[in-house]
Amino acid sequence: MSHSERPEVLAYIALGANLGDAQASVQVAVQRVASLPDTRFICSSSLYRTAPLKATGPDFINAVVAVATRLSAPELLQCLQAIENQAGRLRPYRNAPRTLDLDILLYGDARMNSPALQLPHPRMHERAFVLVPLAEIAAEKVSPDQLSALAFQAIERLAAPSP
Ligand code: A4P
Ligand code: MG
Repeated sequence: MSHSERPEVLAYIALGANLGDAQASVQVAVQRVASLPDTRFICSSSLYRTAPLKATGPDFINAVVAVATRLSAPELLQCLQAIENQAGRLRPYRNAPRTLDLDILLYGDARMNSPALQLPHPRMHERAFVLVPLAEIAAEKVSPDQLSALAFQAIERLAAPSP
């Protein structure tokens, strides 16, 4: 099936960075995600400054973006990894400080459980840096109880979404 015949799927992507100019990296990444082929930008959350969770290094900048895409989930992941690489991402060890991390949180209502791709993202409900920006743009995806369970995690809203 060609891409133009596939239905659009609503996907939510988490962005995070804590090396270099993390705010600029996330803003550039939002533009790059918005420009992916066969993909329509829907909206972006504000940027948030967040304390590292099970990770080292400076505070992170995090955000969540919604897109409607005709890419398959593995194609979308491959495109996101290309954007990470473009941002100079190195992977010296798990949870190492990073110039850019792009994770697929939700791809429609798809459920996948291979090491290369787990959907929904298996750790999203443990993380205020994911749930708070997700709730900002898709309140129905996050319950008040899920948010209040993470209230102890430091997170500060920085800037309104860029256009
Ligand atoms: N992978 C499987 N499922 C997915 C998915 N849904 N989206 C695979 C994206 N990738 C997925 O990822 C490792 C492998 O996960 C990939 O090969 C992919 O095929 P990675 O990005 O190379 O490595 P990583 O970043 O060390 O792992 P991961 O799982 O992305 O890290 P986490 O668990 O997301 O944690 N604290 C704050 N405040 N803010 C942050 O953004 N991020 C992390 C990273 C930890 N602490 C943080 C933050
Ligand atoms: Mg990742």
